[in-house]
Amino acid sequence: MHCMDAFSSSSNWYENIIIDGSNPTWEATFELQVDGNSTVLDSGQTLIEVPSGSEFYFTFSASDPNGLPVMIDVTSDKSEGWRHAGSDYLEFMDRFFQGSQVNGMHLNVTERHQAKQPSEYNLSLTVTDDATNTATGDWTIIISDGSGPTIIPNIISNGTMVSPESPARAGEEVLLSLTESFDDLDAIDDVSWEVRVDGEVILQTALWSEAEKIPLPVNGAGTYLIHILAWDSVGNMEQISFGLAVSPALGVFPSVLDHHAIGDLIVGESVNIVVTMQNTGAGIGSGVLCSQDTCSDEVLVSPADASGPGVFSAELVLNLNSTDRIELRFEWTSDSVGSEGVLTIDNDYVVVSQWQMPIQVLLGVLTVLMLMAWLAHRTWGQDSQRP
Ligand SMILES: [Ca+2]
Ligand SMILES: [Ca+2]
Repeated sequence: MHCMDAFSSSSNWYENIIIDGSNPTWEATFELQVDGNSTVLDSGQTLIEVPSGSEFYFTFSASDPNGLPVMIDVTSDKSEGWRHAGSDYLEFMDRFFQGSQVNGMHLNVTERHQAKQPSEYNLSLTVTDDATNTATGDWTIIISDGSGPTIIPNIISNGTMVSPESPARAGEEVLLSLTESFDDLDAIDDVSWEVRVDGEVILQTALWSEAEKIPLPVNGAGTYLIHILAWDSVGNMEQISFGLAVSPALGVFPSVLDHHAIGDLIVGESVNIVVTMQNTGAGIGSGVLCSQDTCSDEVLVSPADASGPGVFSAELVLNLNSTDRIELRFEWTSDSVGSEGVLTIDNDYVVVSQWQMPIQVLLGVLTVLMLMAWLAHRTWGQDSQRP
């Protein structure tokens, strides 16, 4: 700088001033980790697609030609006040999820069965040098579908939802309803279903029209393992399994398991006839085992439960006074279910008269003797006749 006044007197003043007119520069590296596999994303693109819930590693570095520190500032609308800052170098990890606009239980069934747009967030980078020159970067992060369908099963029997107070009962149609289910982004029509009962596949790669309500092959009382799998349109799978208890049918349904007679089936003797029965109904009752006019003491007809039929037995002492076929029946009644019935017990007991018994024994002895004679003859007969 050179100054001269009106009297031509002059002086000189020098100073080196560096005016920073250059912007800082930056580099960004985006890396994803899903199930332990990492993928480097192209940070040169402005649209960055990230599966929901994956680990997103951000690395930023900045520098300036003058070599002085550069501030790095990263902001996003992911959440209120979301901000990361550093000097020259910045790294951090975050996870991005779908926002509240995707399907969920807060929507009614019709709404949650419709497709939804994936969530988007912006990401802004500003690097600033010491002379407040800045450089910026902007990205849009799109959260792609990383979650399987949400499976919500209901069991319907007899037209009502199954509950401990109102269980599914043997003999009734039992329906599996998946109506409440949904995917976070897909329309329900784009979800594929599979259903297994006790390991057996009853529905496979089924679409909604087939899968929404499925009759379950659960006929008898017992506990069945229900296994439901669902895939969304990009292959995210979700599954659930649970035990479905089917209670016995209301009522008393007796049948014969086994019967036997203790004693000799001879006219004039008495025998004990023991009949073991089962009740596949949930009702309780009582009954007597009868033959003609003779009946046993009253016995309890046990109810069935989810673990199996009720098993009970009755015993009748019968004085045999003829060789007639033995007629046996179980007469039961149930106040709890208001029904009664007679169960016929088929049998092939043969009662013999007393005089038949000795003859049978005699015939038996004779047969044995003849057999022994024949054997003796065959063994020694030929040789014994030789001289
Ligand atoms: Ca600069
Ligand atoms: Ca999904």
